[in-house]
Amino acid sequence: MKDNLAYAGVQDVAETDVEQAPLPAVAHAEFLLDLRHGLARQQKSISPKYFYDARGSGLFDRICLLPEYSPTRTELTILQRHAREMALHIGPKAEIIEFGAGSMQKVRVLLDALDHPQRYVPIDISGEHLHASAEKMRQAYPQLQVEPLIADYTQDLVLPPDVPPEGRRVGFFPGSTLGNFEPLDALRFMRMCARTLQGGALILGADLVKHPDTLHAAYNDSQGVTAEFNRNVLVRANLELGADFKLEHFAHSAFYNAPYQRIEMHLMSTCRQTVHLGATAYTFAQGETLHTENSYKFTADGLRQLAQRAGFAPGQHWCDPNKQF
Ligand code: AVI
Repeated sequence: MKDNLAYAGVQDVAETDVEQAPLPAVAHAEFLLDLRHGLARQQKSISPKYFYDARGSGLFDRICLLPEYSPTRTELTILQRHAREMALHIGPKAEIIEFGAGSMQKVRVLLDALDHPQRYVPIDISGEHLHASAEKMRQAYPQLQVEPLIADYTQDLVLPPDVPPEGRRVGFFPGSTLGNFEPLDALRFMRMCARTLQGGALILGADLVKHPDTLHAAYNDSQGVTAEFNRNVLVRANLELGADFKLEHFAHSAFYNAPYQRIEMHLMSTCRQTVHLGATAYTFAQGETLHTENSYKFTADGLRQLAQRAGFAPGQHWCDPNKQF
């Protein structure tokens, strides 16, 4: 998913302001199928991956700059503070594989600290963004082999062929995107990383369990950016699939579910209403919700256990002084 920071100062994003590339036929069919299945469930739901068209990505970039949402800032500070130490653990001539590369800002902090990194493989599902950012990386790091890979990094990966790296192969997965996976999917992803990294290492960024008020504020910001981000999935369904969601009749709802250690985001129907998708009508009772995202929060112990179950030997961990990330 997303990296940010390159977009400081993004203006308000109206529903139709952002130029959207038309969806490829396969992606369109997948969105339609997923939404149909999701609306037919008892707890209506849709995957958070559908937040991220150009408008949704712009809104997420704005979230990362909000005073209430600290994970991005905190993670960057941790990276800046400890990159040299990380580089010593990694050693010279490493190969860095970034899962969900986005704008490739955070990885620069790591690359700047590394001793002669050899190859950088940024992986992302969106090819257009990936190639533009990769070109900037080539210019900034002329000695580095930059080999972008368009792929769904939650599936098994085939890395670009090359001479085996002389140093370690190290995965980089910042942003606590792992928290948007269901626990079993997180374990599957980590196992795939262990296979792909072949005895190397993974640098994983994860948001920690913290006071519920802090978490609540982070997903209920005073400017309403998160609410817009949440509703963007309906905007997309209307624009791309011809659905007729009435945005004004869906309220943003985000709360911390403590037993599950996760923020849940929903869109709550403010009245009894019917939504059409193709020839099918779906009824929402007043107060019924469409579940749009889980954002799991972690403890250091929980992460260690997850890493061990996936086949990693847990190593060093670095935290901010307030133990937020
Ligand atoms: C991308 N991901 C880690 C963000 C999160 O915090 O779960 C997405 C997000 N949703 C609402 N605000 C930010």
